[in-house]
Amino acid sequence: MSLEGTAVSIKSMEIRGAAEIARRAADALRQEALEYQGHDAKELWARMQRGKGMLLASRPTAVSLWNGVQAVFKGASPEMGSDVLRRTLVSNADTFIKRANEAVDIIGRMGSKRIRDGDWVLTHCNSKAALSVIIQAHKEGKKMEVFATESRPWRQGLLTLRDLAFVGIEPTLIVDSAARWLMKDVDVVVVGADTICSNGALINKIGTSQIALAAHEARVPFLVAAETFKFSPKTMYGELVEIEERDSSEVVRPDEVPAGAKILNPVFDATPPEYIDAIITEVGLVPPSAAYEIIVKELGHEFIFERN
Ligand code: RUB
Repeated sequence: MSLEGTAVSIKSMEIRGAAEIARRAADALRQEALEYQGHDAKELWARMQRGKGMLLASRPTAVSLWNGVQAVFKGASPEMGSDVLRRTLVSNADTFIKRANEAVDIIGRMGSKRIRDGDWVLTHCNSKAALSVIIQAHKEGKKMEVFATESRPWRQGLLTLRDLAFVGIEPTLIVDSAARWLMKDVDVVVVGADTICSNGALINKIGTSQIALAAHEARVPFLVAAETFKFSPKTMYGELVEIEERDSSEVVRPDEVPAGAKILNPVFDATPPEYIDAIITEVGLVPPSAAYEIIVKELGHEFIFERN
C-alpha cells in the first residue's frame, strides 16, 4: 500500500487500533524510503517529511502513531547522504515494527498472571494488547467468562468477539450501558490504550472511563495493557491530548436526525490514574505513577525533544 493509501486507510479506520496504525505508518515510511531511486539526500528527506506530515494528520489521538513515526526518523538527517539516510530509516522502521510485535506477546505473558482460573473478565473496544493478556490466560488453560462491550458507535466489540472465538474462547457481548450492571460479577477488567499521559491518565476508546469508574466503585481491578510506545512524551510539556471527533453518520443515519438536533461523536475519553490498578507494559507491570519514568527511560531524551 502507498503512503497516501496508508494515511487514507488510517483516517477511514480500515487500519485501526493504536499499535496497528503505528506499525503500518512505520512500514509506509519504510516503503517510501526504499522506493526512492535518486541520490539526493535532501530530496529524500523532503519526501519523507511530507509522508510524515500526511501520516500524522490522519488521526490525532493515539500517540503510538507519533511515537512510531518519530522512531523511524531517530538519528536520521539529510547530512548523512542518501544511502546512509535510506538505510537508517529502513532499519529504524524494521526495529520499531519488530519490537512492537514482540511487546504484545510479552504483555500477554505478564498480564495473564493477573487472571485466575474461573475469572470473569471484561474488556472494551478491540485492543490487541488487552486480548493478548486474555488469550495467553486461555492458552495456559485458565477457564474464563469473557465479556466484550459492543463499543458503539463503531462496534469494535464485534471484532473482539471474532478474535476471541478464533482461539476457542466463547465470549459474550454486552451493550456498553450494561457494563455497570455486569460489574458486580466481574473479577478483572483489561483494556488497551491509545495514549498514556505523563501523569498516568489513560486515553482510550470512548466509554473506558465509565467502565473504570464502575470497576473502582465495585473494587474490581482495572488493568491497562499498553506497549511503552503508547506513553506520550508530548504530555510531559503540558500538551493536552486531542480527542478525535468523528462524523455523526457513524452514530446515526443522517435521515434519522430531526431538524435542529445535533450529534456529538467523541471517540476517546480520559480515565484518571486513580482508577487504574496497573499498566502492563513490555518492561513490566507498573503503576500509573510510573508513566513519567517510562517516558524518560524507554522513549529517551532524544525522542522527547523531537517535537515536530
Ligand atoms: C481502538 C482502541 C484500542 C486501543 C488499543 O480505537 O481504543 O483500545 O487503540 O488497541 P479505534 P491496541 O478502533 O478507534 O482505533 O492494543 O490494539 O493498540
